[in-house]
Amino acid sequence: MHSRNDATETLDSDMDGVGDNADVFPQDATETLDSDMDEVGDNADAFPQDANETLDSDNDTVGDNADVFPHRMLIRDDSTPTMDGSRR
Ligand SMILES: [Ca+2]
Ligand SMILES: [Ca+2]
Ligand SMILES: [Ca+2]
Repeated sequence: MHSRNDATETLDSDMDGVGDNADVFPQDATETLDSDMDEVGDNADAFPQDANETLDSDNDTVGDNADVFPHRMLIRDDSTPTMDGSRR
């Protein structure tokens, strides 16, 4: 990960310690990799291995694009009884 002694690197435009040649985001010090090549850096990408997903707004591990309710936690069963089990 250290580029100090890397002869193939001469510049580090964003000074994040990753040389421009190895840095997918040479102008963004917070990003150096984009594993799934969707142009969202791994650090900002909630799904760094899934090019179809970059966000999970409700943190239920289902990406916004595949999530029917991207702003609500996964709803497993709408017919779940209430706490006391009563129904009318
Ligand atoms: Ca860099
Ligand atoms: Ca990505
Ligand atoms: Ca989600």
